[in-house]
Amino acid sequence: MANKYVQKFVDDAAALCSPDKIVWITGEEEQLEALRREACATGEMELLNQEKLPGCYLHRTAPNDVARVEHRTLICTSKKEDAGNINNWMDPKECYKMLGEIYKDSMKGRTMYVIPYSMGVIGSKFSKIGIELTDSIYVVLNMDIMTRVGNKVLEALGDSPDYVKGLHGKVNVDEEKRYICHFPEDNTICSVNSAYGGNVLLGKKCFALRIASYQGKQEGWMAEHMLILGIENPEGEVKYIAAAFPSACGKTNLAMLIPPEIYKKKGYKVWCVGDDIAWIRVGEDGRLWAMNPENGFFGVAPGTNEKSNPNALYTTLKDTIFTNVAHNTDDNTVWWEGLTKEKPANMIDWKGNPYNAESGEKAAHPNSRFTARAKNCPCLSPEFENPQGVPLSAIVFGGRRAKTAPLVYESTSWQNGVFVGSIMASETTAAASGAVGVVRRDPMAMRPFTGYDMGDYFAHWLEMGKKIKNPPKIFNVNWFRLDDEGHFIWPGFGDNMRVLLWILARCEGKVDAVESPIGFLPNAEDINVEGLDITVDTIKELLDIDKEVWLEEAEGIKDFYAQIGERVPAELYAELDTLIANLKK
Ligand code: GTP
Ligand code: SPV
Ligand code: MN
Repeated sequence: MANKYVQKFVDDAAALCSPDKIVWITGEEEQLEALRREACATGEMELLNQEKLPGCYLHRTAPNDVARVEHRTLICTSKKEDAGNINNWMDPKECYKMLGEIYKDSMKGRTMYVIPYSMGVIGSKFSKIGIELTDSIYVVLNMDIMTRVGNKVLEALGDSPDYVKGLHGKVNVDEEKRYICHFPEDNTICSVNSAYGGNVLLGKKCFALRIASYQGKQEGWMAEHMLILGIENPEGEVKYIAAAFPSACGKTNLAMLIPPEIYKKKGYKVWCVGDDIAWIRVGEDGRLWAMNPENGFFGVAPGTNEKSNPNALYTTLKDTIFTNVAHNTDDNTVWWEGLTKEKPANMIDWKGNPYNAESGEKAAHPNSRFTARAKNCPCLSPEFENPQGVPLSAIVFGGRRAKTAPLVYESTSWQNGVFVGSIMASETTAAASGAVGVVRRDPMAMRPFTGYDMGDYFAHWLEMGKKIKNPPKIFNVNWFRLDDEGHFIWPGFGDNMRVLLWILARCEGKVDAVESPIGFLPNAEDINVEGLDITVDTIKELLDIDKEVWLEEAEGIKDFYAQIGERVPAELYAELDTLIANLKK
């Protein structure tokens, strides 16, 4: 007999949505395999070449449903002020009423699946449990990859009411009635009229960031949009870094980095703990500890290749669900822009039509993705299953900036580091619907994912700083500076290791830096360019700070803070004043 709170949640949802059948996901392979077969029989998924891609499937979403929808994502707190000005808000009562009408009988003729899942190792005191109800087999199979699912989770929950409710209904995949709603005060998530990634895999952005950030604020920890990686030096010591970049700005790539030849030879290794989300606490030793609540990767496919990210590519060679990539019909495999130089001759594009190479259109959607199991990743950290997580030496913020932000700089204190995170800006990507390439403020890469007021979120960061005896140093990076012809100046990818090593050297007090108006910059000579076809002069160019441009930037920050509203902490305004004064010196 199930937990009575879960049972009531399921009964109430069933009464509302009227599914023909209710199926509890047990986590057993037999049940999952039957669901895979069913999805193939109905055309929801296609089985790919089982010699080349064993256990791999292709799925296409509706063309109107290919990314997160931030303008239809709501934070429903009883007081509007608590959701803040950056989030879209709706009164919870009104929202439940609106959703009730949409859900009504929406699962007639369908099955409702009950997915018990754990974010984090099942049963650990740092993990949290969710129950997602959904009428999509695709969601069940993705949740099985991205989280830990099944009966063991219900056993760990016992008779406790402490879990996050999630109700997902595809309904008619109607764009005009698509809503991703969060009720942080009720630990509840409701998602309707979508069947895409971050909108429907409710353990990910909805729970592990929006609801969890709210919980973290109450309980004294942090839920962040960060990758976690370990760098092992030739002596076998591993140091850990967490990094927050906005969606499609390089987290998966950095998390699975392969060191350049010169470092590989010396014995350096990089270990992936997580590629998207970090839950961070203060440990008993006074350091910050980060764990990855996920169990898989929902990664951007385009641009992933043998050279840019071989580890990701290898991870997707089995047990993977590909979404909205192109179908190579010659050998029943998959393709996306950037996988190989040559395009396969015969493809079906992401919309399901024969691909015409002359059309100038993309064969794979720019936000097409792979859902792959963490355990298949060749560089998965041995600490991946450690419920405590790993201790952080550094926190890194970064965005996609053609100009302005230098390759790397270091903040001067925790408070200044929080300021650096709060002023992050990045060019928008295909990960969310809307225009691409527009610079927007995205503090800590959390603009779309903070479940409460952004000013309060900054205050929480400052508050956490007071509790950490040995805080990690905070840095900012930018891999995306462009030259006048629009080419990336910095080689990026594996070579980002060169910047990470400078960061770690700073953490260990092994290298000097130069003071600048925005913080500490490297001496150009301290970024190792051995084996690259760029010179120290290029590094100098990448580290250049244009004071005029930064003064304009400061104006933009002022406007953004004003938009967030009165809860922006005074400490951050003081940091802004210092920045402006430094720039005018
Ligand atoms: P989400 O899953 O949306 O949170 O994205 P992410 O932050 O994990 O981004 P990801 O690593 O998937 O990279 C997104 C895009 O940026 C891909 O097309 C990459 O090829 C590209 N990219 C990643 N790292 C670099 C880099 O160092 N330099 C350049 N120029 N491009 C990069
Ligand atoms: C992101 O957009 O940051 C992602 C993909 O990681 S999604 O799961 O759609 O949020
Ligand atoms: Mn992400």
